[in-house]
Amino acid sequence: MIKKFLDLGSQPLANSYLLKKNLKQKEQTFRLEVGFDKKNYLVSILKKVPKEKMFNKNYPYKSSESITMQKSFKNLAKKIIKKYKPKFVVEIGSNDGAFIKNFNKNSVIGVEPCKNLAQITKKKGYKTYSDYWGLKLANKITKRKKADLIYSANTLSHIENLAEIFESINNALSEKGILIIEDPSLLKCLKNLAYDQFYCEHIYVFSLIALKKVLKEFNLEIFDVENTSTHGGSNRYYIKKNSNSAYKINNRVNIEIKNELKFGLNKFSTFQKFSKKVEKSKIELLRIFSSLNNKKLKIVGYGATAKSCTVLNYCGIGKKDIKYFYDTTSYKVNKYLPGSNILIKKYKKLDHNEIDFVFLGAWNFKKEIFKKEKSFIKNGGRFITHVPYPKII
Ligand code: JHZ
Repeated sequence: MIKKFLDLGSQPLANSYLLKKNLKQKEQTFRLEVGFDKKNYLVSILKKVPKEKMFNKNYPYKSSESITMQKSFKNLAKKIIKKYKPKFVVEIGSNDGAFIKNFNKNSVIGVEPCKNLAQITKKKGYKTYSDYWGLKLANKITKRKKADLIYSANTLSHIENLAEIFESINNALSEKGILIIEDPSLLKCLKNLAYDQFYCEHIYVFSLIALKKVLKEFNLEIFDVENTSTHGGSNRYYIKKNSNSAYKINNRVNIEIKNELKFGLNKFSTFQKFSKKVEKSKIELLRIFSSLNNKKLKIVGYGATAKSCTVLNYCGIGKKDIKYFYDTTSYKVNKYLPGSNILIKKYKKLDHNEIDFVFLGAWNFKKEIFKKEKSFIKNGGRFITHVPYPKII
């Protein structure tokens, strides 16, 4: 049974940026509540939004927009090619091709339901299926030849039916094949108080102990895990079929399990404590905004992320607090954030003569952003963040 531990209120769909002409229309909202399943330790949002409403031809997020992500995919592809020498790779959720572009066109197939993104890789000559991953598509793609390697980053946590995902992956994978998945880590999310990892698209935030239980039902097991810094702290899981004895379970798996159990990811009380801390975080963030607003200081946002949507709408931060957001994604520019309706402007280097404070929507790219905005910081410009707790930096 799934028990609710967190209520982030009424929320719009995170990636539904609005055109000016649509601002007067009522936005679609849903109740963002998060629960814990005692049986398999899975943490999931309770109300699921139909996938077609989120992943369609207007999907705004492009992996290639960030240098950090480009580097991460390039390094991983290099490592995979050297270590596993795969002849046939399938990527589930290939987005705009940031990962598959590191492979030979004949050896990789992308699956991407968002047509605008699939179009990008198709145009570059990469075979891409513009469809949702599932049993039918998996059988179609691997009818003649099974995949040596299936990769999926920040996608499986977005698909409700885990049973269908893992059954189809098991069907599509060769006997010695490997599945590598990468998603935000629940341990990191809780430790960082990053409650904005929860929004409509993030149906699950996985822990290793939960994934292990789910995978067992499909004769799959995790043989290695890497903690990565992407998206605020993720885990990259290396998974094989139970029958494949070519890989021994790396001690990193046992260490991660120990850490997760020590933190209490198997106990409901841990999540209740997290929820209390989230409430306090909201109060503190609002206190910071109100003290800066009282001094009439100009605050803008940086990175109109899906995560920002959760924070802004949960805390009730709006146009009165943040004048506008800067974002590098052309699709988001001149549109408005869902719910808070704050305008998104085309990114311009921060100027301390124009702006006093910057709310870090893309806190997960803090390093990359601080490097870019060195002169703003040097001249006294300051950032506001809510992770791991609300503060000015
Ligand atoms: P970023 C999306 O979440 C949605 P978001 C999705 N559900 C998911 O899981 C993750 O991605 C992977 C901008 N930016 O990556 C670009 C700048 O403007 O944190 C992006 O709009 N300047 C699939 O939206 C946003 O910030 C910069 O210098 O929470 C970053 O979005 C940088 C580095 C980014 O994901």
